[in-house]
Amino acid sequence: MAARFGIDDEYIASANQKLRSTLEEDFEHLARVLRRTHIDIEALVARAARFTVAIPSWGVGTGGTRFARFPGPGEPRDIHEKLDDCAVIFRLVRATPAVSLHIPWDRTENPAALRAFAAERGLRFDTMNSNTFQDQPGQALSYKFGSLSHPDAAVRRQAIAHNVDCIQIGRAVGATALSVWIGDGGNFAGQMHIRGSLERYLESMREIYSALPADWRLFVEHKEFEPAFYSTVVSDWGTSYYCARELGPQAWCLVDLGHHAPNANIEMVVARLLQLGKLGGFHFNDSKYGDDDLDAGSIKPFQLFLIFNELVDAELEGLEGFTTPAYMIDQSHNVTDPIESLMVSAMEVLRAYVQAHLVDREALADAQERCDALGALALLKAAYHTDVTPILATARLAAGGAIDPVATYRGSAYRQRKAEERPSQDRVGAGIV
Ligand code: RM4
Ligand code: MN
Ligand code: MN
Repeated sequence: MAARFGIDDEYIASANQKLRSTLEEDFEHLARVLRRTHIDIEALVARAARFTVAIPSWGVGTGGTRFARFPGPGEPRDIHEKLDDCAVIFRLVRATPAVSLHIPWDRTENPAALRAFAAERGLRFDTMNSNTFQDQPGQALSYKFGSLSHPDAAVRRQAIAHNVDCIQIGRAVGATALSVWIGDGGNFAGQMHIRGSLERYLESMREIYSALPADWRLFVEHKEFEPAFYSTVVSDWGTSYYCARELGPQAWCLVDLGHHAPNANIEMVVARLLQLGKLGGFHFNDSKYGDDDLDAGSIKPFQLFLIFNELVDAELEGLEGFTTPAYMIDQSHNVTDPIESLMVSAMEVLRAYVQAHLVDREALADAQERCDALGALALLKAAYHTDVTPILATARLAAGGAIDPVATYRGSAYRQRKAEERPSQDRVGAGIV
């Protein structure tokens, strides 16, 4: 294999050198501001350093819409090249040590070798994603009319077998969770028996559940509509909760921020699932109209903050059964360099997490007690308006990352080098529906 260009530590250190003194000044200033409200900035740096969010393997390829896809230069052409790109993201932002695979897009004959390839880059594998929303070449039966909920038991069996296969691959690469999102649903009233299809789905999921290793988790990912436009089998958080509860303690609900009705109060969904003890995972992205898969925090950063406000509230309170959910980014980068989008998105997610720790929770509880609506909002806004950039940058720097990941990435000419190394292809094995 020809040597592949990568970003090395020396280059990152030299890029950091120019920004170091400004960062120190900004950090000192913020430390003083936070001290006024008795917040220890070093504790926040430590929290930021521990936070991780997984990168979806498919996110490093250029996405598209059902109208067109406009490939960018130097796109990764296989899972190895995707991992090279994920390694760049990890080197620069540090908060993204895990990659989530999508099968069959990332199918490999030798999962153990893939695991080693990732480990050489400091990466590990997070949640596995199955795919029964598309037909694959040579597949015996079609998913055109559904998969795990299909009326034909043979189709269901095929979809179950695929999920079990994902668990096997996942075991070999060191993953410990499987996320199941299905496109099953109907485009016409009457097309699908609404109760019957959910029963069939659950029956199929029971089989998948029974194939889980003891230390694995199974995530149920709901989505309101698309590709089905009239009725969707696992359409909302209530259905997801019901299914996770029916399946058992290893089953959890996964919240993809783009999978709700427009204007849904997602922070409330999050709070409900926390309260019910079934919130297991997240797919971060942002949206304006539907499952737009835009960059996290790009449209509704306050919503992202409010979601983390619920998570951090549960964490700090020590809510019974609370475990940190599996955080992942799930986006389609149609007009940006995917590496840049993923780095910025990871930092926005981390920003919201750190900001949520700035909320004066005692004062908030007091305001709520006194029914002081405006006072309560002001407390949230005070946290949200605090620029925690120096905290994030300091955590990155201490871990060997870049103070300014995007500028450092651009200065490295990584993409230009990849454009030379990776002559373009008609289609890469990544895509988003
Ligand atoms: C779906 C869903 C899944 C993702 C696919 C690509 O809408 O968000 O999580 O794997 O898109
Ligand atoms: Mn998703
Ligand atoms: Mn989606």
